[in-house]
Amino acid sequence: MFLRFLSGRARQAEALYILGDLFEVWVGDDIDDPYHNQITAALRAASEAGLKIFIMHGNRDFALGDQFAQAAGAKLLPDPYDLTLPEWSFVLSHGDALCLDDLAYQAYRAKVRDPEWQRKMRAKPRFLRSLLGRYIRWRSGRRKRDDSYIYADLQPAATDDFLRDHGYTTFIHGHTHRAATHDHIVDGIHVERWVLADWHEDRGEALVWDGETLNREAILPES
Ligand SMILES: [Mn+2]
Repeated sequence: MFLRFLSGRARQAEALYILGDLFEVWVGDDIDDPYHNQITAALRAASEAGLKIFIMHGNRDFALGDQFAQAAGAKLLPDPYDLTLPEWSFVLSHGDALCLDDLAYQAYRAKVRDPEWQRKMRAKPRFLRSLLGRYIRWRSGRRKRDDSYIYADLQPAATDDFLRDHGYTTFIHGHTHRAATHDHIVDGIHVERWVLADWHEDRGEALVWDGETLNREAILPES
């Protein structure tokens, strides 16, 4: 469905912003994985057809590097990223940094974002990282079938601070698996927060900016 999206609907756009966790797991740009290669090649084809592609790291694919970006014809974005368009400005983020009430998750996040930890991980032999990647994907698939897993939501006070720091611009993020549009009043100013939907086998979603409004567009298997 994502490949069809890249070769079809996405190409009507000027630019495509992918806000993290495009991949379930990423254990290094040097791992030769046919499943990942197919996606990288499709990104590249869209990029060569003129689509500007920007990719942010998520908590699962935080190890995406320059070699991947080059192969995909994409540019890696910092998180958060202030996007200023002629008509409006936005702040884009994966969203996990503001889920501060999940202490176990924040401890994990601090660990995997640590440059020293990342260096040690990259130094591990390729076969080991490849196995680790397959294990994480398997475990994640198993957890998804178990619907009892609840993702933490953004902490309200930290979110208000974030919106203040980013000039009360429209905030777009994902990660929480709670697609919704929220109205925040921060210092008396109305700020919108758009939470992206996650993608499943039978339905995906893209948020489309047409120069005036944001619209959620369903991406379906046969569309
Ligand atoms: Mn995530």
